[in-house]
Amino acid sequence: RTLGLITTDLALHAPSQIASAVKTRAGECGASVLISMVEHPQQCLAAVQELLAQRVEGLLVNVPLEDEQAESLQAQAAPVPVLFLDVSPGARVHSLVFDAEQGAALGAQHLLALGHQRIALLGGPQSSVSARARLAGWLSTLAAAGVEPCAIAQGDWSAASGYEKAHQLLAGATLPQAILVANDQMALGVMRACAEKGIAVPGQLSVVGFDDTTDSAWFTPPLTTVRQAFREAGLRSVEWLLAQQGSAGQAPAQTRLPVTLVERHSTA
Ligand code: IPT
Repeated sequence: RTLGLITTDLALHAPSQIASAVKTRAGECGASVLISMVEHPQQCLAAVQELLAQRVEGLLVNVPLEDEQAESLQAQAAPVPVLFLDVSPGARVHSLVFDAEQGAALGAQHLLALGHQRIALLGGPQSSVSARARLAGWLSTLAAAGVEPCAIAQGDWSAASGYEKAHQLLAGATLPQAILVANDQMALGVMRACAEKGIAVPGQLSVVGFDDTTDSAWFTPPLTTVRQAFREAGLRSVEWLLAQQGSAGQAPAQTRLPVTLVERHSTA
């Protein structure tokens, strides 16, 4: 049996860990996985066609897609089942997504509980539905506590962008007390910038990431972050796809996976 995985840039830690989990679980189930990597959502249709030509019996799509893009891809692939991993939970497609609002709320509430009020936000790219949902979740959680972020910047998920944006966010006369970062790789860049500027983490600045990729416990200091269980997501997606045979036409299954806060040493 053969499954297809269409994924965004595998040089990023989160998608590569998802792909790894998918491969592992498929292997255990005796299935193989053909991987197609795309740089832009517009390339997804060609990837679907290419994988269908290779007779995959199910498709996983881990590319940030707008609702209409996902809905049209699902229609193009029919009757082959497709499961989307990076869409809004409102899209009328089969999806398995981490709860971005819950994750954002957990990070923001953690900082508020520590007594921080001057909080900066470093979001992910505007083109990512998940990045937008995390930003919206931070803003609404802070607003509910009567707190307005002291600064907002946007990176591209890379550590390099985290480093560069941190230099901007930390350039002012008054430092934020804390920063919420939309992923661990950008948080790595933020902490590097802090080290260079002599800003103590967490003494002067608390840093919260998002993902809990496998290296995040090894950052200096070990990163407090919102854990998305990538292994579990990969495993469940493979199991769902392999169970789909012949069930075309059934109602979309929208599953939201809960996330958890992992407290390490970058917040105080
Ligand atoms: C999301 C990660 O949180 C982020 O770090 C980045 O790697 C992004 O993927 C790439 O698209 S996780 C995704 C399943 C929402």
